[in-house]
Amino acid sequence: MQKILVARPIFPEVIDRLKQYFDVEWNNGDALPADELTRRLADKDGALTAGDPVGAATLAAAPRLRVVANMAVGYNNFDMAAFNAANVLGTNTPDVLNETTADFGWALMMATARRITESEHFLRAGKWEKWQHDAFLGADVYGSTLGIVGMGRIGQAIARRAKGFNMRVVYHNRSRVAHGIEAELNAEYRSKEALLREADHVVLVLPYTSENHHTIGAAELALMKPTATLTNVARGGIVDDAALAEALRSRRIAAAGLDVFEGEPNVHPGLLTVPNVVLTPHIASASEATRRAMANLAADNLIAALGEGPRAGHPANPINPDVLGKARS
Ligand code: 8YV
Repeated sequence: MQKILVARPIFPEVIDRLKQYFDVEWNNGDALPADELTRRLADKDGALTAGDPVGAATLAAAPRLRVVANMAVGYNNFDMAAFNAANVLGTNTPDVLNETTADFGWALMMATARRITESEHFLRAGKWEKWQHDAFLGADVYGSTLGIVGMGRIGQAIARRAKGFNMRVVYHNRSRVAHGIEAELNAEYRSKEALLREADHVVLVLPYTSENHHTIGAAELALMKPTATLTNVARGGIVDDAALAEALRSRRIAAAGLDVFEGEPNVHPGLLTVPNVVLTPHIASASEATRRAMANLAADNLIAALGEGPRAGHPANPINPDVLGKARS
C-alpha cells in the first residue's frame, strides 16, 4: 500500500476514505515545523497539506513523493518551480469555496463599512447609555462603488452580489476578463491606481505571488478616498500591514476588514490597537459544508493522482499538469 501523510487535522471521515486506499499517517495536532514535515515526508508517496510550506529541500528529502494535495485554492505555500523540477504534482481546491468566500467578503466589507464590531465592543463594554444621532456613522454600501482587485472566480462571485446593492463595479485584474463576463457583471476595467481613486469599497481577491507582494502599500493607500474601506480576503502579504495600520491610525482611509495577515497567525500590533478595523482569523472559506467539500476534494485529488479510485491518474485540479505521468526526478 502507498503511504501518505495528512499534515493537518481534518474531518475524520476524510481520513477514513483515505484509509481505503493508503497507509495513512495523520498529524492530528498543531502544524508541523518545516524540519518535522520534511522528516515525516521522507518515506511518503503523497501528502495532504493546508497551507504548509513545501519547497525544494523537502522534495529532495522525499524521493518517493509524487503529489501534494493542498486543501486551499491558494497554493503560494508550494514552491512550484521546485515541484516542476522534481516532477511532483501539486493540486488545489478551486470552485467549491467560491460562493462561501464571496459571502464572507461581503460580510467583512459590510461589517467594516457599518462599524459592526467596533459598535459591538462599545455595547459589550457597557458604554451604551443613550441614543445619539451621530454614533458610529459609517459609509453606505448600497448605491456605492465597489472596487474588486482580482477578478477570478471569487471576484466574479463578489461582483454578482453587487447587483442587488445597486453598486457600480470597477475591477482590476492581471488581464481583462472576457467581454461577456464584464457585461454580465456590469463591471468596468480600471488600472489599479484608477480603481483605488474611484472605489468606495475596495475588496482584494487576488492570489499571492512574489509580483504582487505589497500590492497595497503606503503609496496605494494614499490614492484611496479618506471615506473608503479596504477588505482583504485574499492572502497576507498582498497588503503591507504596517502601512495599513498607519493609514487606519491617521484616518487616511476610513476602515479595513482583514481575514488574512502577513505572518499569520501573528497580527501586526498596530492593527490590534486601532478601532477602525474588523479582524477575523482566516475563516473566509469556513462554512461547515465548504470546509468539508474542500477536504474531500483535496482527498479526491490525492487518491486520483496516486492512481487510485474512480479518476485514477486524472486528478480534477492539477496545478502543474505537465508533470503527470513523468518519473520523479
Ligand atoms: C484555506 C484559503 O482554508 O483556499 C484558500 O486559499 O485561504 C482558505 O480557504 C486556508 O488557506 C488553509 O489551507
